[in-house]
Amino acid sequence: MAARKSTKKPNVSADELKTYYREMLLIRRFEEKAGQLYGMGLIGGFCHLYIGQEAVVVGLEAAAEEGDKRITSYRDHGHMLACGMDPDGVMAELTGRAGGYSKGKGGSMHMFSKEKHFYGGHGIVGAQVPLGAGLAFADKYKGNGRVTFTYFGDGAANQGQVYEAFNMAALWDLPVIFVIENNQYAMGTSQARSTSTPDIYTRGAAFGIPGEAVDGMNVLSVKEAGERAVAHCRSGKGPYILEVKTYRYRGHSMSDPAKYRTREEVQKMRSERDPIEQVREMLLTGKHATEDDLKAIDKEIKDIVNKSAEFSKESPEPSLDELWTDIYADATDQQSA
Ligand SMILES: Cc1ncc(C[n+]2csc(CCOP(=O)(O)OP(=O)(O)O)c2C)c(N)n1
Ligand SMILES: [Mg+2]
Repeated sequence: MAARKSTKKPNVSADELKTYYREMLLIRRFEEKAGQLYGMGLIGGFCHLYIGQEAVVVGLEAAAEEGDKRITSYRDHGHMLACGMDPDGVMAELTGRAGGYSKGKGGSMHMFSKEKHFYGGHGIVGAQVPLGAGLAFADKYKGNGRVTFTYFGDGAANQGQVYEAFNMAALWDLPVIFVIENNQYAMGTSQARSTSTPDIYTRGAAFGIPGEAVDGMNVLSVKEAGERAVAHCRSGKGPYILEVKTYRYRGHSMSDPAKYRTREEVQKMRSERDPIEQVREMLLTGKHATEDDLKAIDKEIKDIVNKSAEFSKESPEPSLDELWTDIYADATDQQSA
């Protein structure tokens, strides 16, 4: 089945559209800046950019409520920004500085926020999927009505632990939304070369988990599908699968020359399906905003991102004492916990 396209005229206010525009643009500009800082040698280690996939997290966050949880892979900066984490703290973590979310000790793949219920940032492909089911188990146990968004890629969807997690989540009716961000590639391997079915969400049927494919380049379609998934989980019916068909414009990570696909393929997606351009078009043609209004938003976002880059350069390196903190809970911690 092709991703479900919204056929009806979108029932969306000008303010809502502007919010999505702003949030997606923040991710895009932030990631472009991270790419620049990486090129300048200010960011070390791995760095996986989210450019092209912005509508996925922005659409799903629009369907989330306060207290809902999210967990994802190493391609995680977009998820952090979309759930409201501070761009300064995220960028400073990328540059390994004390002002970062993990005090400069985690880097791109290892950031967390208790306040925003963001549980990482995981470098082992698929590892976050059982963890996400576990978070949902905790919420079910507490009966607090929260849902967990558990994001993973098309490549991760071929991991065995994903299906162990599906089984337990279905068995115990856990309030977890399994979000497959199908960007068509797992490193240099296309979905066609690695995956037996073009519609990964259908694999939930073996466990009795409903699901659907979603046009992941259209933020409104993502939000609509997110609302269906959230309603299902919150009403106690158990897990739900959203396979969000998306695309990454950049290489797998900063060290990927992306020789496995043509420039034309990327260019076609950018010019015909770009998620930010689609909302820009809706704002302009619906006369919800003028070119000048959009320029003002662009400037506002550019300022936020530039400020985060300045902060991430000026924030000090972690002190040596930090080598001994946040490692294991010691006996004193446990007594006071
Ligand atoms: C268990 C494990 N195997 C292999 C790798 C190396 N690896 C890192 S990312 C990746 C591809 C994952 O692709 P996908 O799940 O589609 O996510 P995307 O990078 O497209 O967001 C692989 C094989 C790893 N990190 N962990
Ligand atoms: Mg992928």
